[in-house]
Amino acid sequence: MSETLIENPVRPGSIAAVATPPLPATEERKGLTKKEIAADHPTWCPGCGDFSVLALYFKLIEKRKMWHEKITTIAGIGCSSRFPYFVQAHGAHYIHGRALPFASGISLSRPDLHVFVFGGDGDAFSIGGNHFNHTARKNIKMTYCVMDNWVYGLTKKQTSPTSPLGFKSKTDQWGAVDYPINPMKQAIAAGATFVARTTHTNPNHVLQMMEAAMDHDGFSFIECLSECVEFYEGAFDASNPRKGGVFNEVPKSHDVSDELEAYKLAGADFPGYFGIFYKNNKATKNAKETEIQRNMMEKVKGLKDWQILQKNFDRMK
Ligand SMILES: Cc1ncc(C[n+]2csc(CCOP(=O)(O)OP(=O)(O)O)c2C)c(N)n1
Ligand code: SF4
Ligand SMILES: [Mg+2]
Repeated sequence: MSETLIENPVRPGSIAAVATPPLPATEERKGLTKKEIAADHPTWCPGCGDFSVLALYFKLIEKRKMWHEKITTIAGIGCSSRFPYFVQAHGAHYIHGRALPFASGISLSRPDLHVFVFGGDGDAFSIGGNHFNHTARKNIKMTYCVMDNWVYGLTKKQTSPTSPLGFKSKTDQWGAVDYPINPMKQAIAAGATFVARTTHTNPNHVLQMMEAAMDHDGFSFIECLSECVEFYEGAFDASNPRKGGVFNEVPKSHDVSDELEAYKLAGADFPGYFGIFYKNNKATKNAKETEIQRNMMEKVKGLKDWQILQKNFDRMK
């Protein structure tokens, strides 16, 4: 972790660690190559859509000249959530559905990093559904890329919250009866300030969405269709021109600041649209907390630890 030690302004005489600002790109410090970023050999099934997403994340790192100490990749549990294992940098394969709270802590404490979270539809919208809503509404700066394959892959074919009606799985042998959630509608309604949709079969588009999400100052959400060739083969053929489908980009006339229009776009029947549906520049929780901390530090300037404590006790009398 890259940090600088300074005298703690709140506790004179003690030392505090502050995040070091990103190093400027210099001639001496070259960007990483794919070989330097790639860690373990991915253990996904041959043909799994997740390979493309990983390859494009590597491309993003190369293109944006990020260095190891500035790359943070967080995930929950699932096939897609194995992601951080395959990236040679800081990261965590965390608890199922709990990637976002973990990522929130990193984002709020390390303003010099951009946190990326990857995971599956089950991780995001079943067990992690509550965290998704709250992280979105708090507008915590990070990029969350949900690799949606409409199924639980790791646990070998159970119905997920995005599985379509009628999908036959180990948990719905006669076909799914529960109405699926619409990730785009869910993200917009929850308050995400950047909402985009892409598919692993269109690499240029995935990279474009990742770059735009990374540049957004707030909670950026990408639904990336990523086919599970083992348990839901052909699920997204209708969105792939190479399989006779259509890839419809969000119309150029679409106003990304119009929440209602974004919601309408999200309601289109599959294969729907691809691109940025919604974008809004609300203040982040990161900015608000920084402001609160700055004000508090100003109030206790010059006081010793015990004096700050005493002030608190006095206030409670
Ligand atoms: C607390 C907890 N409950 C259940 C599981 C079992 N489990 C592991 S991954 C998973 C779902 C994976 O589906 P998804 O998030 O869509 O990822 P995919 O494998 O499809 O990429 C489940 C139910 C677990 N690991 N931990
Ligand atoms: S089970 Fe499906 S999601 Fe998991 S690695 Fe294999 S193809 Fe990919
Ligand atoms: Mg899944």
